[in-house]
Amino acid sequence: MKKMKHLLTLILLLIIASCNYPSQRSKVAAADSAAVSKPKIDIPAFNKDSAYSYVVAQLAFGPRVPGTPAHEKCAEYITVRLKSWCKDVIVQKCRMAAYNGKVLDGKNIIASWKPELKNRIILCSHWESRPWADHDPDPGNRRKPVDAANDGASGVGVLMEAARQFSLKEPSVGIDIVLFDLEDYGPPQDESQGDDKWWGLGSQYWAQNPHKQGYSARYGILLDMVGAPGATFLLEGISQQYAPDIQKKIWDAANRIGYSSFFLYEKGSYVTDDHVFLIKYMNIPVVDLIHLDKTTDSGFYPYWHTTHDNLASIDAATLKAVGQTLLTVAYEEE
Ligand code: AHN
Ligand code: ZN
Repeated sequence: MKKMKHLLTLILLLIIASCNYPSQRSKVAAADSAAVSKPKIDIPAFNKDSAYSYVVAQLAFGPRVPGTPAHEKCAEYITVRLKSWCKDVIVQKCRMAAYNGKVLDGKNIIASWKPELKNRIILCSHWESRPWADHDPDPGNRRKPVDAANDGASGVGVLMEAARQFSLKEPSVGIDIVLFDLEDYGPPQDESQGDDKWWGLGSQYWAQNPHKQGYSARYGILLDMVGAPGATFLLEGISQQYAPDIQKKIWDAANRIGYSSFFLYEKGSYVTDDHVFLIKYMNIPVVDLIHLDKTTDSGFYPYWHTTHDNLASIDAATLKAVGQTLLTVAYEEE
């Protein structure tokens, strides 16, 4: 009787093992072929709570409008944090005339890993707030400044967490995180003559006066409005035209690691953003990773340039999708 029981157990085990065999086998085969097409490296886990906390910290200063104490203090905050993760941090000052003749003092903040390498990539975003919520549905709000949780702080929050990850494990290629000032001082809607040159003043300066002589990079990724719940990143037109392969690399990485609901293979509009000036003056292909929405009048996310672009419109899940994708692209680069 005891022998019989053992025999039954053995048969049962064999049945289980044989059932399991094909699926294990195909898993191994799948892993093998993945290893052939992609380099085997451990990609660190992007911490979304950490990124979110950097967004909260920026917003605590109030709107970071050029010429205000909040702007000054936030530049100091970002610089101090970056210096804790990176030994090569440069603050580039610039004075730029705005559309209304006002002279603005700007600071581009640059953190570089492996600065000696020619083989490098740029990760960038703008950090300051727009002075006017000129697209607010309430006309009474249209001269108020924007908290710029999404349109400013989100990209910086993601890049600060990336910087923290780079401090723990350096990618193979050189990296420059470049945080632009004075991106969003373009004329309010009711004063606009449709001229694009008043946007991206900080990036226009850096692209024509890089922090290092003879500076170049293989490519760049610009983050703009990367924190709204359920954000949709469409294939922005200028990026598609000047950096199609980089754009595909980013979208493919995102889709491969599970973020297909955010990164859609759908053609989006053409946006005058910081990437345009890097393409134009530095001849570097740069992709704008930007939340585009065909259902809104602006073509951007619903709270764009409104007083609702505040902390309540930030979702750490979106920061994670963008941050993990960025880390994947950066660490897989060789
Ligand atoms: C223009 O509206 C011309 N460009 C949008 C670029 C932008 C503003 N990104 C964030 N804020
Ligand atoms: Zn803006």
